[in-house]
Amino acid sequence: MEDKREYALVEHEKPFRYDEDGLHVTRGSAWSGPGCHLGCGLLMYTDDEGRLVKVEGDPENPFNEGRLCCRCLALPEVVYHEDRILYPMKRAKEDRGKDRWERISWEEALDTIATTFLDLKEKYGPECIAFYSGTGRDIGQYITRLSWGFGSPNFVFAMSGQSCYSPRVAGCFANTGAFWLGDYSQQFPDRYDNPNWVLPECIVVWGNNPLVSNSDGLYGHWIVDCMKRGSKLVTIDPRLTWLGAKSEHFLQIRPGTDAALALGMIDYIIKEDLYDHEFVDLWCYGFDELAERAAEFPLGKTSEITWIPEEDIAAVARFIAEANNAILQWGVAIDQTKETIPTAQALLAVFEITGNIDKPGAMVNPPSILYYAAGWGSEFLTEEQYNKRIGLPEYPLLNLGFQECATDELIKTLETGKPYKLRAAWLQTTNILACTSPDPERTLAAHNNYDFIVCVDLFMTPTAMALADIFLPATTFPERNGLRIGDGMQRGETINQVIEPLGECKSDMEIDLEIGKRISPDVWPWDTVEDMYTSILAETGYNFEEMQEVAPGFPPFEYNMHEKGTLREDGQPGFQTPTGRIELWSHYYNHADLDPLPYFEEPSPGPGATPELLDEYPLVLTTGARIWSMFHSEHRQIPHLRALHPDAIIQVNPKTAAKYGVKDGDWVWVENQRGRCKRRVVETPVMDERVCSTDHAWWLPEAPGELEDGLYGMFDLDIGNLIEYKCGKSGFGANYKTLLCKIYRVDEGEE
Ligand SMILES: Nc1nc2c(c(=O)[nH]1)N[C@H]1C(S)=C(S)[C@@H](COP(=O)(O)OP(=O)(O)OC[C@H]3O[C@@H](n4cnc5c(=O)[nH]c(N)nc54)[C@H](O)[C@@H]3O)O[C@H]1N2
Ligand SMILES: Nc1nc2c(c(=O)[nH]1)N[C@H]1C(S)=C(S)[C@@H](COP(=O)(O)OP(=O)(O)OC[C@H]3O[C@@H](n4cnc5c(=O)[nH]c(N)nc54)[C@H](O)[C@@H]3O)O[C@H]1N2
Ligand code: SF4
Ligand SMILES: [Mo]
Repeated sequence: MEDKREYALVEHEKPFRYDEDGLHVTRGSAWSGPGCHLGCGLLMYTDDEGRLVKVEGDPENPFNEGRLCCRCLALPEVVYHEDRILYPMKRAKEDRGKDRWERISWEEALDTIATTFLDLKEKYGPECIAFYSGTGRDIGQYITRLSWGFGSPNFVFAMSGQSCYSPRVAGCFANTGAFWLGDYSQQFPDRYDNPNWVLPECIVVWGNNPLVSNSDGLYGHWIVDCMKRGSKLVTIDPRLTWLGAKSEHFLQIRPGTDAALALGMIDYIIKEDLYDHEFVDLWCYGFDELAERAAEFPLGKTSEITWIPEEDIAAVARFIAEANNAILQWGVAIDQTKETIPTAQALLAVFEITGNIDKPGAMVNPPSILYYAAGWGSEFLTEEQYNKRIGLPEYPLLNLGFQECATDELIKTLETGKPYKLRAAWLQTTNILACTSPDPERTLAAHNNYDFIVCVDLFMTPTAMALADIFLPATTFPERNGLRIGDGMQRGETINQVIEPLGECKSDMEIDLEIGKRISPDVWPWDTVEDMYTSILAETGYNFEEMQEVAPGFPPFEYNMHEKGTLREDGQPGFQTPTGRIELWSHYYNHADLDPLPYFEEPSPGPGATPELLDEYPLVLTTGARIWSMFHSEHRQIPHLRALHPDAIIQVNPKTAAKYGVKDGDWVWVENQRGRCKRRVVETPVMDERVCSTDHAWWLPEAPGELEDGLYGMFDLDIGNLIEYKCGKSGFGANYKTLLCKIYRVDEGEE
């Protein structure tokens, strides 16, 4: 057990619960539901009636220093929303898609689920039950434990190519044996004043919009904090974002061509002799092979592919290489391109050959993010069961990342019953039809092949309405205790209950503990969720109640781990790879029958791969750019948040709008060779004339919900209508952010 004193703490003036101006205040961390990844420090205010009345940022928390975004400010509206589902419900399988729910007790719900799962396990083996999670949250680890502890290797994140974060994580691990994050001093309680921290000279925001998305453990405003202290920015995005406008260089890239841009930069850096010779000689393997590959991307060709002027590519390559320390602030756009693995490899290589790994103000290794965030319960899976993971033989890289099964193979398995029939599904924190999945019709038909489906959610969703046989109502975070562990830089934070659960809602963790005790009791030995949290916290030396008081706690952190021998299991200097070096030429990929070097493949369909489609579908389309007020498919029913973004939109350059005879505010169909969906035009000069960008995960809680009535308007609005199941060669990545389309006015009356 580690010594408690190794955890650096913040000094709090007050205990974590205190009274102020007639209200009760509780300090703690935010998490879902409603969804968010970040766990900002909060002060939650309750009145004598036990109601949550307001939420403010906690100025003592070094993470967000008192700042909050609109979704947390609107928390009371979410918690008390009249559409919250407050009781467990069941429905006959024949009634899927119909609003024919019957209220049941928790006993009946949990017993039915446990009996069904145990019965199926006995008849067909535990692998016939799949356990689905949406994006991370602090719930994912309980779902993996449910799945793996029960013996099912089929933990699912239902995006084609698992195209969120997992590819970047897998890519980092494959070639460096570790994960790398930008160093904004977030690992220190004294933040920017910490004497060991160094200001990043250059921050490259690449396929990420941190001020809006606050993703992957990064609070976007840290970038502004660094800018104020002197950091210079590069932004690489098809849209001119706020940070793009404040950047030293803005590269308006054609969607899906990031690998070519990185290879072009590598070539320039090597030819101009700007790389870090010492770092490359000592710590990198395969430099000559990389140089040879990159030589296929001279500036002229790279410029043609990416639509970025040659001189800008050269200037940015030089800027990164000449900076003393530079951060790759990459985002989900890197995952949401079909050949994501070589793309991630190429981007990382820019920062590897310039010596920006494992040093202050550059890319650093967070202490152990993955076990609880993405590996909890894996020890219960026998080798025999592990090997039954869907997609594993085809895609050995699934060993890395978040250990999901391959979604594209899962769909085929549901359709064909091969290699075995899937019979039941547990869906917790995910809205597969409206949000994660491409091709909603195919997704719906395939999922209807499950005999039994459970959904755990806060609200009725298109997915639950179409598919669930049992609905379990979860609490929002002020109604429960919890732990914030994982994602980004690890730190000990607690989510602290401030109000009683509404109706009969239970926390996700309580639900998982109760169902876990019924289906695999040895895996769930705890009497209460707090006991479970204490056991998770064991290595910190604090129990849950102590952590509530002292949080946030910061685990020990090191720079230059590769020199000290703390990155490798054998304690030798270097990286945890076969050669002990960063593998620019990858043994891992080579063993997995993949190209060991980074490469670029034209997005298809796309202007490069299918020019013949351009007559019909002349515009490049990227999807899913984050918006302030909504988290994926959530928040559509929350009045103050919906008011900020009432409709599904498509951003179009004014000249493009004029060319296609549409104008700001018009409803249009966005259509490609696969299907179409409705969007409202927003004319904006931030778009290139050849590219449009649209939001995702739209449905209308106010519209008729039954399947035959359009499933809350989802079928008309789902951008998934235009996207197909098609992952990259590694099993990771899919074209969510690179499509072709045309736009045309929706006829009057059809709006
Ligand atoms: N076209 C396109 N599609 C995309 C993307 C894109 O960029 N473009 N982005 C994708 C990405 S990166 C991701 S990660 C996925 C996200 O996909 P999801 O995680 O599925 O998305 P959400 O809509 O946030 O959440 C799904 C459901 O979880 C419920 N929920 C929220 N909090 C809780 C909670 O605490 N407990 C329970 N039980 N339920 C809760 C919500 O009410 C919602 O119905 O979507 C992806 N979809
Ligand atoms: N408010 C809010 N915050 C969120 C979420 C949310 O739904 N709402 N979702 C959360 C989740 S699960 C995730 S994964 C993160 C994602 O957070 P981000 O990584 O910031 O994701 P996006 O906003 O989808 O895309 C980032 C930027 O990439 C640009 N882009 C699009 N296509 C390309 C391309 O081909 N190349 C390059 N270089 N750039 C491209 C977009 O224009 C956008 O500005 O956000 C998290 N935070
Ligand atoms: S990023 Fe925004 S919604 Fe998420 S926890 Fe922080 S303030 Fe809340
Ligand atoms: Mo995501």
